[in-house]
Amino acid sequence: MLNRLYAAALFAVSAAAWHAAASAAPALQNVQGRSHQNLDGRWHYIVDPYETGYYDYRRKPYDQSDSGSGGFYDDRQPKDKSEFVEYSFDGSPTMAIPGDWNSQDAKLELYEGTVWLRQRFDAAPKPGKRYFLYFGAVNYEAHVYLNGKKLGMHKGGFTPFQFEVTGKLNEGRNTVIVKADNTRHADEIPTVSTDWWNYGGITRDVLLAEVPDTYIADYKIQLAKGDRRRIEGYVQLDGSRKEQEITVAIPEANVSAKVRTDANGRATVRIPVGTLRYWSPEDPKLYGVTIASNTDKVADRIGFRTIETRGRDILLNGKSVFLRGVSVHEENPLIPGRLRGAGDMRMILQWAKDMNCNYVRLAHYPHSEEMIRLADEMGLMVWAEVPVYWTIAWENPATLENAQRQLTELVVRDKNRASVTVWSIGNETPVSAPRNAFMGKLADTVRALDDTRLVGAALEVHRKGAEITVEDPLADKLDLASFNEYAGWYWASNKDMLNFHFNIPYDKPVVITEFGADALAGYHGDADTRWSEEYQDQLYKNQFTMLEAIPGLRGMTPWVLVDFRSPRRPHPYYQDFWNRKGLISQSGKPKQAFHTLKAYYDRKAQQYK
Ligand code: GCB
Repeated sequence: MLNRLYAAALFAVSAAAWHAAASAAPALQNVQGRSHQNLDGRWHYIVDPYETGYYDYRRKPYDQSDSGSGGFYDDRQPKDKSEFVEYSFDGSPTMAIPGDWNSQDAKLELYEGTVWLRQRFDAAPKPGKRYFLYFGAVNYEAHVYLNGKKLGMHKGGFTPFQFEVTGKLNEGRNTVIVKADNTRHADEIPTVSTDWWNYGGITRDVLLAEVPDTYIADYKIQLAKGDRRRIEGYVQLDGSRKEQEITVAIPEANVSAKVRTDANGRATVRIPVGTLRYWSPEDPKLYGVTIASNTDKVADRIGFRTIETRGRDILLNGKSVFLRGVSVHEENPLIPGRLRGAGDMRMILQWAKDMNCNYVRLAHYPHSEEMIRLADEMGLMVWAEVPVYWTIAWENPATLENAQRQLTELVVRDKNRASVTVWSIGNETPVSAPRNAFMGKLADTVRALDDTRLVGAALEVHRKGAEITVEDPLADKLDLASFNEYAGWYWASNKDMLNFHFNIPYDKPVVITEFGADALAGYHGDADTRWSEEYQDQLYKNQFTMLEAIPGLRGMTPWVLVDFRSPRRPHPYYQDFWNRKGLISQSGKPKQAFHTLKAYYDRKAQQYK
């Protein structure tokens, strides 16, 4: 019954929201595990700051105007020497996809606007198969065309989407063209003001997936909430043969169960299991899982664990755990730009492990599916977040719908990953009635989609004299008392921060989602010298003293693992458009505080053994 409710909620959220996105559909579960052709590589691109390739000179979109063709999606080639065509993909430069454009062309470093990208590929569509053009992420608004025809549009820079192209592929050569636009707008998610680089473009894989006529569109195979003896979830078929027998098998655990999908192609999965090797950071065990219908079969690697709170405790597989975390942006500081592949991702996660972390906060937007799969494999719990950041257009229903859709796309994608232990619905959103209503709806949405994980948000603190407290009506809807506090940096300093103390009025685990200080690597002074490594180091030590006095302290994700680029950080000497709160420098070198945090985490690991 419950499962039906969740399914209904998913459908309610999705139907409305996906309609708004004009035909981009929720992505196939585990697309990399399906038969597919990879369309990554060098794509030709045309920079189009005035959107000349989209609008005619009366500012009417070409696809609605009488001015004839002119849209760059036509990819027109002059037929003879007299024909007038004012653009050419063939003569334009290329960039690597996946990859943001800012880091690939000096002209585009600070660019915000439209870039058109073209890729050609050969296809050999087979009868009885269905095809999907899948994008791991395009920042921010993507208009997608296949062979000159529009497939649709998607908004949101960090979640996957796809278009069905069955019957639309040419035998032989095909052309895909994407208009990507990373312009910031006040009523979008995120909004105009963020503290990270607005990397534009096709930043994750582009695939052409092939599935049978009736295929396994989605599945959830996880332990039931708080029950280590039962696997619970569902399988969803799509296609003409909706009613089928499905086998869910985990050979290594001697599990093989049959379920039947109903007229909507849906089957509830409920399988009793014996003792498993439960996934944990110390033993990140993943089991081979297969889901097979008469027409389709998909294999995955899934970890099984429970995560719950009891009073002020966080229980992983029933055992009290301390979240030894760090916050992370999806950026490679060494060749500044979005992470470009598994090598980059492994480097970042390994840096966290080098500090003895068992947890990462993947801020402030969904990182790639590959990153979450690596966290599964490397044994790092994950706080996964949507870019509902700072001041959003709380009263705009379209903004709420957009946030709900991005949150839904995240949960749909990552719900089978054991590493994901917390869904975060936002960061530092200021309390007000419209914001409380907006955020409250996000909390309800995420719980309806998945009840097996904790729900959090990075809240703000208030100071009353020497007392630091959290007063936020949203806290009632969250599992954690989780908040950012910049004692010693944005307010108070190393000298006086120990005069403050925390009073957290919730009987919930306290998880500090951010604290930190900027330090320019290699810049030395005493513990009172701002921007020095010594200042940052002392601030961490002071934080530990303050935080250890909180009775329910169960974890933290200091800000931040590595220095990262931000247009908000203009100081010419200390910042140079980098946020310097990294524990590791822009060149990959640990700062003093890295070792201090590691020593603290070594102690915590002993304490929670
Ligand atoms: C914050 C934000 C984070 C910023 C950080 C800072 O509170 O959540 O995105 O980068 O502070 O460095 O100011």
